[in-house]
Amino acid sequence: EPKTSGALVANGSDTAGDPLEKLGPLRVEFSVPVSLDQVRKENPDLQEGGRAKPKDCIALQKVAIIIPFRKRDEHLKYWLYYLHPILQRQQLDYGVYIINQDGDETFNRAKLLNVGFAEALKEYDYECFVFSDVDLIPMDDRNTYKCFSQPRHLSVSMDKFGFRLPYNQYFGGVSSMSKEQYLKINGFPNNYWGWGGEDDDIFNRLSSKGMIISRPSGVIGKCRMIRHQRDEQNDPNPQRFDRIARTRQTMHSDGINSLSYKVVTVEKNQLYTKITVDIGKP
Ligand code: UD2
Ligand code: MN
Repeated sequence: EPKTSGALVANGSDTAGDPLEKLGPLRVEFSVPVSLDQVRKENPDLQEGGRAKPKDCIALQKVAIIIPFRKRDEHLKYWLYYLHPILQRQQLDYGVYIINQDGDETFNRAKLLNVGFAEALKEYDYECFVFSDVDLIPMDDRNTYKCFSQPRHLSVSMDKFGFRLPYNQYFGGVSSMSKEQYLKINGFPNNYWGWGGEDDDIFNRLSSKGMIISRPSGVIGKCRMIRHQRDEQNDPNPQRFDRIARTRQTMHSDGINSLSYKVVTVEKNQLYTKITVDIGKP
């Protein structure tokens, strides 16, 4: 029987409600509204900036969670509500970074992720980076948001794809990479403006460097995406097919080594660090 993740659950055993106990399958739904106030109350151990680490042991890894963002506050509430308890049960030393694209130019997911990598590292000695859409919630807390010996794809069986992988090379949604893995591929492309293709470009980068994708099983990797319309200023990028075909030529000059942006504001609260950033336009 799936358990609720936000609140403590009495499960009949003597570890009922133990925050260190993983629960397995979780009930994830978006019909009941949640408030940030409630999320703050249910996660009293969070530190400024959306940080937490285990009290009684050394964390598994130091993980920065990077979320590309613009005008998705409803989704962000659910993400925080579900993920903070899960990440604490997973005994990670983690911080949550919302990378908010300033202005109304075309959205650029991959460039925002690069900014997240760079900004998080200025703050702490993170060794692992989890890149997550704001609208994706894992349905099993055994799907650990950490890094592995190969780049990890975490959102492997999504409700929107009938709980199956849409294709083998698929790397969209939620993924993780160690600092070394990320640097080996020169980070992510900066020039995919609008929807689509950037995830396939990242896959091309990995495979061109001889890496393969690690994944949890289809059962542990179940997750839900909050249903939504395509946002404004994020229409499908007509250049994506041409760009994906050229990843191996472009990846060495386009990536973390060519990243430029301007931080506009940094907001820290109990639940997250939100960095609003000017990343320019196409
Ligand atoms: C798919 C992939 C996603 C990415 C995208 C193509 C899944 C589950 N996800 O998402 O990883 O490859 O296709 O670019 O298949 N966002 C905002 N505000 C905006 C626009 C986007 O916050 O105005 C962020 C937000 O975190 C969102 C993410 O970008 O979850 C991806 O955008 P999407 O959810 O509109 O695209 P989707 O669901 O097709
Ligand atoms: Mn989405």
